Amino acid sequence: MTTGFFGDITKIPFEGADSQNMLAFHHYDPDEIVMGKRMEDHLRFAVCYWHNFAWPGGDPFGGQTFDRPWFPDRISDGMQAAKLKADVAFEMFTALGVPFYCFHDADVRPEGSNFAENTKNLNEIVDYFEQKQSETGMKLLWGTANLFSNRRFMSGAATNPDPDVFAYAAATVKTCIDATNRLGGENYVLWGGREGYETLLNTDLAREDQQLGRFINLVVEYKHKIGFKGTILIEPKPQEPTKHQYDYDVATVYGFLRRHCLENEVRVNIEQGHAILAGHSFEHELAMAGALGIFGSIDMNRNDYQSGWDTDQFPNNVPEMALAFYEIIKAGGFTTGGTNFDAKLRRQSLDPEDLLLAHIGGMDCCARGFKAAAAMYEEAALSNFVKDRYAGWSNPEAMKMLDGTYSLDDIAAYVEAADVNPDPVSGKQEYLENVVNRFL
Ligand code: XLS
Ligand code: NI
Ligand code: NI
Repeated sequence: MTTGFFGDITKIPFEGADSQNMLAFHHYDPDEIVMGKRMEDHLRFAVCYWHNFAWPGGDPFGGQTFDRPWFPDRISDGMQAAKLKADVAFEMFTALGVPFYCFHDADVRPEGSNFAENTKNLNEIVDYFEQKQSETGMKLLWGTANLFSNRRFMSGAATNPDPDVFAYAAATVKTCIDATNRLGGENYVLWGGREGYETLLNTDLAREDQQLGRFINLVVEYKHKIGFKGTILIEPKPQEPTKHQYDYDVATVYGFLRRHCLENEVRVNIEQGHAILAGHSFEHELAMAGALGIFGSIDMNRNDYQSGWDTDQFPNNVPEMALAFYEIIKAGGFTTGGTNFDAKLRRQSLDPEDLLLAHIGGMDCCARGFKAAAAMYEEAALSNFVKDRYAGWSNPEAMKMLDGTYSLDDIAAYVEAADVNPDPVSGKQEYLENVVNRFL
């Protein structure tokens, strides 16, 4: 018995590039072998709960546009609504054939009147999820706590001036790690929703940094205490909702991790739209995480390049995906991480079918980009070029400059004695861009 929300659609088939059926995959075949591994195991797709099932379609100028049978205007019993929502969610996960899903506590359980009631509600839904996971084979990519929607968090969670809010947030994260652990989650995400400031006039930056550092350390200590095997991930974002978010970008988060001795414990979950808001490209953030050894997972969406906010649209730009997945492959690919669609419909896309079409398109787009990236990586034209470009560093005099043998005055003496007189070499950017285009 299904809920009937998606009519008679129960499974989206793979039909190949020539099919005109838009409720089929054209490029994503989970069983296709790329670089010796199934596509499903490379891409590790996840569907998010919040945008698909909890968001009513509002924007700053208007409220609900979607009509969903589990919304409060249709059912008043919160737990009954949460279970219907879960039924539909798992029907969608199954129809799409994605292996993973992700959720915040507030997406899945009714809001209680206090902390104890929230925990009780969450645990009741976790029981329900446990049963659904074993029926469907679905797995949890990550769990997380919503520490930004409720007004108690308006001035931050871990970085709140009020220690009671810090305590409430810490206690909430404990319940969410417990839930994630019970469901076999492969990661736990911390996106610093309101960890930032609106005005420096009321903010003690140094103190808030200390609070956030202690908070993340508490999370890591608890992870080890309960034997949670997943990876702890921080999701950088430069602004929105606060004017300035502390986890600005990958490099900023790395500095924070080093400052609080967390660099071997925490990795990053990089979102395309957040990279754009930070004035970077997605591939820049991915490459930076790879270079710093903290790459974890991705939130896959796209920002509108003309709007200065997090528009969370489904990806549809294959060349961009190719460059992104090229960096992911270079960073070693996903281990516990995956490709989570933190993306939402446009608020005019009212039909249940639109939820399926959005994900089909996003998955096909990622598959095309990934296959191009894999071919590019295997041919190694780009990486060989880079290797040759730095080849001079393997000569013994050059090595002495980096390994501590030479001091600044030794180098000056060497330059004079050997009459060092560098000859500039072409960076060949257009050639390299043309190489990339061969794969698209
Ligand atoms: C918001 C974030 C959020 C996190 C999870 O911009 O992308 O959705 O992924 O809290
Ligand atoms: Ni996200
Ligand atoms: Ni986001």
